[in-house]
Amino acid sequence: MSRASARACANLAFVKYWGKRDAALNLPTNSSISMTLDAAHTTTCVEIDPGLEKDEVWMSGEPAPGAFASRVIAHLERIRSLAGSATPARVHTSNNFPAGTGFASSASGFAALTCAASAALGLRLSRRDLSVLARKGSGSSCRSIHAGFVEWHAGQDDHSSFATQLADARHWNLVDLAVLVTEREKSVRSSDGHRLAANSPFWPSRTRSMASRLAEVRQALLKRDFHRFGREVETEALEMHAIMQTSAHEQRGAWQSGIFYMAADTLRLINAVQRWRQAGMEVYFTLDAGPTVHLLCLEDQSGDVLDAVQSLEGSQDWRTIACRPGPGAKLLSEIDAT
Ligand code: 2P0
Repeated sequence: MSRASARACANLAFVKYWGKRDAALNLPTNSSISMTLDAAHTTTCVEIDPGLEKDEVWMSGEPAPGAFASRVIAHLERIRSLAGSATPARVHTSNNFPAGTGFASSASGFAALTCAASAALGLRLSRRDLSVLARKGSGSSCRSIHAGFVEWHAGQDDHSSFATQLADARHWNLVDLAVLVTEREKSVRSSDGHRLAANSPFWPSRTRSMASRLAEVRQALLKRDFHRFGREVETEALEMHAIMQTSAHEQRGAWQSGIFYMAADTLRLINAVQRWRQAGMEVYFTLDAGPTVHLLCLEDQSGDVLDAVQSLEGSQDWRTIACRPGPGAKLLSEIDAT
């Protein structure tokens, strides 16, 4: 039996991956930029065990739900075929944050699984190869392979679509105060949302503007120009939600004008950010495919921003997780050695 364990962090996109050019390979319509989040991670152990009759997937010590287990097994199959193996595996995975709240558990999960399974199967892969492979499990996971600030290059095909590091974790003391305003599961899965994006009447204009958005965010990030960065990132989040909210579709037999990932408290917090900025606080927000509001500020403002959040009515029901630029995916043996 061979075994390997790995840990990978979630990541927060500043320029979003929303819409695929190729759904089977997870080739995105556009490139994206993210920060790897130190406080939200998945730990995964893969045991290659000839004594098993079939693959087993465990999540936090319980048998994993069927849909998730099937995705994990499909990804194991990809990695086994690279290694020329057919031996079943046992996968144990756990997150240190709640899943399904717009905090990207598939990103950390598939990055950790890719590292652990490839090591358990004796593959020695470069970061680039790991990123290509992780992408096929879940698109955004290709960014979680790297530490700090990361760009996923959309590429042309399977081999050219992968992430690279833009700047390491010490480059900028940016803080993401992730405010989980509700922990309810989202109603439309990201994979369905990606497919529906092109239904929005605003989709053609978004695809035309992505190259300049990407260049603007990349440059502001590399120059540590917080105001330019914040304005562009906040605009980007609302533009993605405008696409989501206008992606008309049928759901359980009923017509829907679009997908609403925001909750009432998401909007309340957005309104508060606008007030706080008028009062001189340097804070911006971004959102993912969920109700969580990610408040972005620099380290020296983070105490004030947290106090402001905690002063809002009802905030005692929210959970706030402070995230800073985090490490790339690593085998636990590498973590133990540092
Ligand atoms: C992102 N999201 O760039 C965007 C922003 C959500 C909103 O990547 O189908 O779970 O597994 O490739 O990576 C969520 O999509 O989709 C996502 P799959 P994924 O972080």
